Amino acid sequence: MALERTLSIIKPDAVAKNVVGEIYARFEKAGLKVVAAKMKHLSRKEAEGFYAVHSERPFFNALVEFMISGPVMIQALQGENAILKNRELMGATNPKDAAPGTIRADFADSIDANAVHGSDAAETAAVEIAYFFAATEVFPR
Ligand code: IDP
Repeated sequence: MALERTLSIIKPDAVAKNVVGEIYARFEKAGLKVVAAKMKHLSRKEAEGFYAVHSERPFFNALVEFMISGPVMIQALQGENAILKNRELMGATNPKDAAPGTIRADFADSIDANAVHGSDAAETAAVEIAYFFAATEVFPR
């Protein structure tokens, strides 16, 4: 077991559905602690930079448009195996494939509007947390 941090984003669709608290409760019940948080309406540049790894993919423009369509809730989560644990809570990228009881199964409407983002590896988690939070904005506990 390893104490990890991961970057989570509650996407515009889930913020609009008013389920931020329900999603936070799932993190907390799973033993993940919110150690940094901010609500933000991403600029196009910020969304493009965050998803730069997908810039050549056919869905890139739609993804960026969606991510700037409304405010998002961004948090760093800390806990044992936080990266995998958060991915398990999220469920599969396409909500049609997401296991019952996962965030995407319960709150996502489509592969485009799929409620949450979560880092997929330790290296990306560190980069993604630093993309949104200064070191002084993270509160390990
Ligand atoms: P993840 O969010 O489950 O880690 P990624 O493969 O990293 O999935 O893709 C990032 C985001 O891009 C997804 O959450 C989804 O919103 C969008 N996306 C991924 N694949 C597709 C696709 O085939 N069509 C449309 N959107 C996609």
